Amino acid sequence: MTIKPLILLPDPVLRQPSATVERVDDDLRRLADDMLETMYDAPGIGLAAVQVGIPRRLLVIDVAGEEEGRRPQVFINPEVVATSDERSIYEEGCLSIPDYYAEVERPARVTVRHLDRDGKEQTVEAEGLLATCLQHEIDHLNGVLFIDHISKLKRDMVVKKFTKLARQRA
Ligand code: GNR
Ligand code: NI
Repeated sequence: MTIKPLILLPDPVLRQPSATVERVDDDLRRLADDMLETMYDAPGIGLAAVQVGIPRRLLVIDVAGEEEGRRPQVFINPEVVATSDERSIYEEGCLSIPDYYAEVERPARVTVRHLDRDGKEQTVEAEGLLATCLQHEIDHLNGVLFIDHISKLKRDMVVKKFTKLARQRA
């Protein structure tokens, strides 16, 4: 397994819509395992393939607490098929926007249809942190970042700061 470098704001790859996964094979499972290792190393609770520069519709999540051990979940071609009217607010962060956090309001519960790592169709009903994380990751597959859900003033400030940081790294 390999830890892959994370793609950071304002890399245009993050704005690219990810392509549907056509085949769930060993190569894809290897990529999912690399993404999990990268996520645990960061550390984070979710990661979309586009965040390691691979714009395909694949994401990994582990929202287990410290004492629960690892509960890795792989979602391939996920689709939100239902959302609750009730909404909830979480302070979100993103591994592609390090050390920036902001409150985001989203549906409190979502139903997601996807393929698991065996290519089998699954449906999960999520609430709490898992619901928020799934929506955050599925946004990534559509080129959407959590800063798109905050005010334009705050978003412009964050993009400006990360654009400057990228220039310094170059
Ligand atoms: O590690 C992460 N934490 C997090 C916290 C609140 C809402 C969403 C997230 S996802 C984030 C990892 C990440 O950037 N996934 O795309
Ligand atoms: Ni993110």
